Amino acid sequence: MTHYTQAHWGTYRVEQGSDGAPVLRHWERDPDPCDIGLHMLSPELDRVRVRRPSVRRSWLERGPGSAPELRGREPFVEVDWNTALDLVAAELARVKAAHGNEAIFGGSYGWASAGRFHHANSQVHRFLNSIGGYVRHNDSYSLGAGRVLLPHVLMPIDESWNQGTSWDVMAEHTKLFVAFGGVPLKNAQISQGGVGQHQHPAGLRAMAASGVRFVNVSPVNDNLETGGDVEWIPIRPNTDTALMLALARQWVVDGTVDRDFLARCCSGYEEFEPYLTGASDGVAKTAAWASAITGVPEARIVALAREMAGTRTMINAAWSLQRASHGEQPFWMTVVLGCMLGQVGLPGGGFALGYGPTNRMGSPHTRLSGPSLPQGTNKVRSFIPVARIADMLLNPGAEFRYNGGVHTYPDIELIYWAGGNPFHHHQDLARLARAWQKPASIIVHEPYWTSTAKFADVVLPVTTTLERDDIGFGSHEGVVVAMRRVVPPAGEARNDYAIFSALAERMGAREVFTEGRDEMGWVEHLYGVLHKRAEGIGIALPDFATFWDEGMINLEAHAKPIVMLEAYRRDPAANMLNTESGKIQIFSERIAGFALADCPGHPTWFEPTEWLGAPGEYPLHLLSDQPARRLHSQLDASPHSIAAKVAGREPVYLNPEDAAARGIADGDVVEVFNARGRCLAGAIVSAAIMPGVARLSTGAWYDYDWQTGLEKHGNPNALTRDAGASGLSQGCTAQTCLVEVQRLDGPVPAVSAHALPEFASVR
Ligand SMILES: Nc1nc2c(c(=O)[nH]1)N[C@H]1C(S)=C(S)[C@@H](COP(=O)(O)OP(=O)(O)OC[C@H]3O[C@@H](n4cnc5c(=O)[nH]c(N)nc54)[C@H](O)[C@@H]3O)O[C@H]1N2
Ligand SMILES: Nc1nc2c(c(=O)[nH]1)N[C@H]1C(S)=C(S)[C@@H](COP(=O)(O)OP(=O)(O)OC[C@H]3O[C@@H](n4cnc5c(=O)[nH]c(N)nc54)[C@H](O)[C@@H]3O)O[C@H]1N2
Ligand SMILES: [Mo]
Repeated sequence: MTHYTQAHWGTYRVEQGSDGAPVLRHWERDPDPCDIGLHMLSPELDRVRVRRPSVRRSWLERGPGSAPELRGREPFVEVDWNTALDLVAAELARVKAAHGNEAIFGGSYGWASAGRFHHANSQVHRFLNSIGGYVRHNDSYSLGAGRVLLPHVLMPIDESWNQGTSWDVMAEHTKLFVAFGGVPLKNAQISQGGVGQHQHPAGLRAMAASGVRFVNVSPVNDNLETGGDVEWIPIRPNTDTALMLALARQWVVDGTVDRDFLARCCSGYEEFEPYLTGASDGVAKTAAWASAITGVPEARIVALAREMAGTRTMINAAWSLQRASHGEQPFWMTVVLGCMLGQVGLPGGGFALGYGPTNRMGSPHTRLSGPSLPQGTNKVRSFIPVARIADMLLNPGAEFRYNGGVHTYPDIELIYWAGGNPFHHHQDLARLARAWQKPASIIVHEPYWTSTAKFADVVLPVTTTLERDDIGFGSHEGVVVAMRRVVPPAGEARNDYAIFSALAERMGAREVFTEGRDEMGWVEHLYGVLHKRAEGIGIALPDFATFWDEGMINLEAHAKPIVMLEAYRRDPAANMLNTESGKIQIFSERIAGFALADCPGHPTWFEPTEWLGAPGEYPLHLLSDQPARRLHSQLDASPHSIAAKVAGREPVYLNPEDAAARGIADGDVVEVFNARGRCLAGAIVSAAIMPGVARLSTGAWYDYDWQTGLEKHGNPNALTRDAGASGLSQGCTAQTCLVEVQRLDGPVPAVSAHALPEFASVR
């Protein structure tokens, strides 16, 4: 019986090392395995574990709400589990009684770990529902704008990935692949819930080998590797919508719009065309107009439009495009481009919202989705769009717009977080730190001493996936893994489930929370759900004992090639979409009816709030993309992540022109700054970045110096803007951010991101 385990970044084989200790190896069937997971057992990670329940000193000594301004800089007192659980249960009971469950924020956004049962966010939500509910969040940081927009105009976004045309189909039929934001292989290393075989590298190579031409419209050119030629069209960040509009208008002028497809499968094109031609607003969306906005030469835009109209073209948009001010627009416009060319539903043609961001898109996998822990019922109605957390904390009672409605921010007394790292993921972290002082109590479950753990009042140490039993199954990923425990828990770490069971017990909700099952009982139960689901689509899975013993089920044989929207194209009436018109909406009455100045009824160009068209004091556009050597902030202390740091900090990439103008050389420590904040980073000078753009990936643990106000480790969220994409979605707009960069001369402060907090005893 071979032993496997699974993570968001891959499936791994567990072996015995020469010293008898377990080691993780690549899974032999993964053609392009990911190295991130090889380091999960490294001593460098073990060193930053939370080992015992820890309570911030003032909170412990003087009670909830004491000295909230000291969060993030006060020593912790370690306590035993019974003390910690009693304190947390008492505080939950106090808040419930005095303020109601509407005062508990349990949104708890984050990626947590793979494993269907021990998924931390599902655990915390189920627990909080068992004691009366919590303020939840909607959507994700990944796809704030896209997730709200897409159901209005096409379909829920997850469904669009499930339908993503498979690599083999594109290798055979696609002639031209136009990528907005590349197809970064660094990102395709991962899929939420677990990766089976990594499909993107081979998929792209096969397309290149069969002669597909690749055009990459992107501010950087190291995000599309096919093994063959790729044409790079540099574009100013956040201006893709203008380029797309000009391509569309060129097709109108050239007479290459597929009017038959638009009439059969779309609604509202008649309301949109006058915007392209300028009949409705006096501005024709010409190539010259777009060139002035995007920096792409006029002739290149015209030629690209003609090439796209003349051949089988797949148009792909990275998710980063919509993580920006007015982020709905480039996504909507990507859909519209595909429709105007009329190739949607044809093999290898149309549009895609996301080859690149995860491994899932284009994988010809079995359409079987994984079981998850039931959440129970949430009696609290209040919610926030996920990225509006600081707004909520700072403005209780204020109104906000969201998806056609007007809602009110609740007044939060207690925050409960398990499975996420807001002091990594949120924008403008200095603002979040101010907002964080508002609640009386902040309770965090964490395996590691992350910045969020350090900013908590109570930190409860939890296990990693390698320290517990679970089922690994990324939806549609084609492999089910018996994630048997590999090592014992570090320190006194417990499973999230064990902690919540003990709290539920103290709060009289044990039976509701556990339903009488222990952990293995749940693992087996969830396997039963998967078993039944598979049976429903004609796949016979082995019984639990066989699965657990054999370690893995491979579903590869059940995979089928996919062509997105093929059936819909063939017969739109029989395969109606769940939109207002049942068709793809180029104009949406419903969105128009929301009467939002920043998101009207059809795709529209808006100047971003910060962009290179109006640089001012901060002349560089900062891209904070996803990191190549970790998942967000996870495993930042591992040797794999550390090896890519420059002078111990996250690298910031600068174009040679911009570096020379500032006297910056490779390896220099630089300060990246704007009116919101300052951080240090290590410079890499690279022609892969267009002039005027800087790139600082996310995930370096936030390392704020309280004396100087400097973030020392290179966390871009010291600089980013905390504002919603529009009144429609309120999505995260991290990619809309201008900065300046200067060389740091003089003493360089030491990085303390991976240092443990200070521990003390009660005074
Ligand atoms: N500037 C900028 N900011 C961004 C983005 C960007 O593009 N630019 N991208 C955004 C996006 S798309 C996302 S998805 C977010 C990601 O933000 P997050 O999902 O919050 O980031 P992670 O680092 O994955 O945080 C997961 C945390 O869960 C912990 N964890 C792991 N397993 C367990 C477990 O079993 N139990 C418990 N209790 N905890 C566990 C990990 O140690 C880690 O601290 O960041 C967003 N932030
Ligand atoms: N290794 C690794 N992979 C990951 C993650 C990770 O943390 N680590 N995170 C995962 C998560 S949660 C998510 S949501 C996805 C995110 O997936 P994306 O949002 O697609 O990823 P990014 O890396 O932010 O951006 C993709 C590319 O778009 C480019 N880009 C940025 N702004 C613009 C623009 O305005 N126009 C154009 N044309 N291009 C632009 C960036 O330079 C980058 O090369 O990635 C997932 N994959
Ligand atoms: Mo994400």
